[in-house]
Amino acid sequence: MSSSLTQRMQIGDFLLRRLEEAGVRHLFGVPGDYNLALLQQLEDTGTLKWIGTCNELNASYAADGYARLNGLGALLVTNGVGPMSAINGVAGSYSEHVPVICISGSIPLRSIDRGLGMHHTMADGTWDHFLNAYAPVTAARARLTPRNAASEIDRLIITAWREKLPVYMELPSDIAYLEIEVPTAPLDLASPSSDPERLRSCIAAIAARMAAAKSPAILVDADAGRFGVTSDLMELAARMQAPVATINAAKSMIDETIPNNLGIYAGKASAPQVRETIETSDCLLAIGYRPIEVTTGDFTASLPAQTIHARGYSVDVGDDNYQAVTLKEVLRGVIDAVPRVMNRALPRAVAPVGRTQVDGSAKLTQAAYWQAIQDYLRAGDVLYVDNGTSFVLLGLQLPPNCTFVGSINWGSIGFSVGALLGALTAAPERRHLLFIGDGSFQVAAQELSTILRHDHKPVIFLINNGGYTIERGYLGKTESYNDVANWSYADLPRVFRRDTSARSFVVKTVNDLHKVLATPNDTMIFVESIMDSHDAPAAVTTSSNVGAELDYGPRGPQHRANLQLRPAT
Ligand SMILES: Cc1ncc(C[n+]2csc(CCOP(=O)(O)OP(=O)(O)O)c2C)c(N)n1
Ligand SMILES: [Mg+2]
Repeated sequence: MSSSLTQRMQIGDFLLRRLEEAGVRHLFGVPGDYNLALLQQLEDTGTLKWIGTCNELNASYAADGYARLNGLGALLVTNGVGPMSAINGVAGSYSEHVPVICISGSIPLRSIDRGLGMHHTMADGTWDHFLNAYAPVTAARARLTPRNAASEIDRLIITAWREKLPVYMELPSDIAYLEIEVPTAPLDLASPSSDPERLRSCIAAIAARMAAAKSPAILVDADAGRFGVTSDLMELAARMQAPVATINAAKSMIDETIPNNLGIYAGKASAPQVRETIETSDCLLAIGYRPIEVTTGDFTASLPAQTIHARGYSVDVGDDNYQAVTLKEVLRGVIDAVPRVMNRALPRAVAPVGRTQVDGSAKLTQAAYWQAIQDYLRAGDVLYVDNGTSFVLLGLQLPPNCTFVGSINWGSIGFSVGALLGALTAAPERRHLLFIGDGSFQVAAQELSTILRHDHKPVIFLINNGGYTIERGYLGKTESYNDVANWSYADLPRVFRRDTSARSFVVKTVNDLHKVLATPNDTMIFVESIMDSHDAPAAVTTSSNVGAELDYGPRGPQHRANLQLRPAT
């Protein structure tokens, strides 16, 4: 059998080959003595393209953004200092269900065998700290040895791919170039197929309930995208004439222009007809639902008791739990099994937010800003939102085929800048729009230089409002701890690349903004919009105010006079 054929290969070369076979074409990270041997193999073999980042945190964000558009991403860091810098981003990938392979070029096996103290360690004669640190943020981890490398490399890559979760591997610096026996056949990433009886029964149970239902509906969380079933869900919705709502974290996964699209469901934070349709459905199919306070209108979401919960590899229908089924096969089966419905009335679409007349020469406000941005969006855009008032983007209506890249569950500020680099690398031909506040930008700003270095052409919309406005809605309305330094943001493209062709703008009025939005996308556009530190959309301030109640409790400091930014009345 050809699959049992083996060949001899250097461990590092084999790792790079497996990554390439898994569809990874770029590797993000920062060099260090312990990973240089692998980097040289990358150079010599020309397998992957190296994208050096300014720091490992940004590399982890980039690998995540890359994986969102490419299916799988990877980063390479150096022992101790690298993985510990990257761990926040990798934890975010875990939280958001994004498969990322974090490779640490690690101390040589020789120093472990001989008990030699090494730099980038605790200098305490222990070797497992970083493997252990990664235990809560990865689905699998291993230190490679010449004995286990062939099997562990495959196990880790396949685990990341199947589970849609990060993995961590240490490649000791003295074995990357050693030869081992490896399989000749390419890596097989195909999902395991379902158990036939479980699949049949599961499909029959779902189809029977859906066919009998009067008001079936579908609720989509991010796993729908991660497991590649968004088009199946739209097909099922069309066939059943059933409405589909999405959780914030699944923004853009359902085409928002189809008649079945209901909009965002988040308990009382959703439009009344969305809430009613989901909460009173007599057959709700929820995909990968993982509620947290910010996706449930502070826990006011309430799904019907009989909701069918489908996940990547298991389904709950009533009292039954089905294991060994894949989401894709379940949905394909259900689509084939349910009768086509011709004349069910769909709930009224949520009316777009009313437009207000704006005075073009007046100082730019959040309200006018987002109204202009709504008109700027076009089909196929990739959209990034960082934490802050930029969350308003979640409420805009997206044209078809847009991809939203966010981190709703983990929400580490600065994520979107690294993710932008990663996703630009994966899909440079698409238009990428980043929406970010000054505070979030300051965390990861250096990576703008890498974006410029590789001639990418995103549009960066930065709100300069003097600090952490979203936090002022929790506490510290005017406190200096919510202020940040007032950078000359629009000058940064030139700082980061002397010969840049980027077009930079500082926008103070609506008219300024409209002029900028008419600029062609043939080079990077950087738009710094100056806004008041207390100008925040009501949805954001309300959510922060409620968050403060949850965070600090009824006797918390948020009740003191004028300590909290509240919605304008
Ligand atoms: C790594 C990390 N540190 C701290 C926070 C807390 N945090 C959430 S939003 C935010 C402020 C965002 O400010 P900015 O980006 O300027 O957005 P604005 O609300 O002002 O538009 C902070 C500090 C976080 N989410 N992640
Ligand atoms: Mg700000």
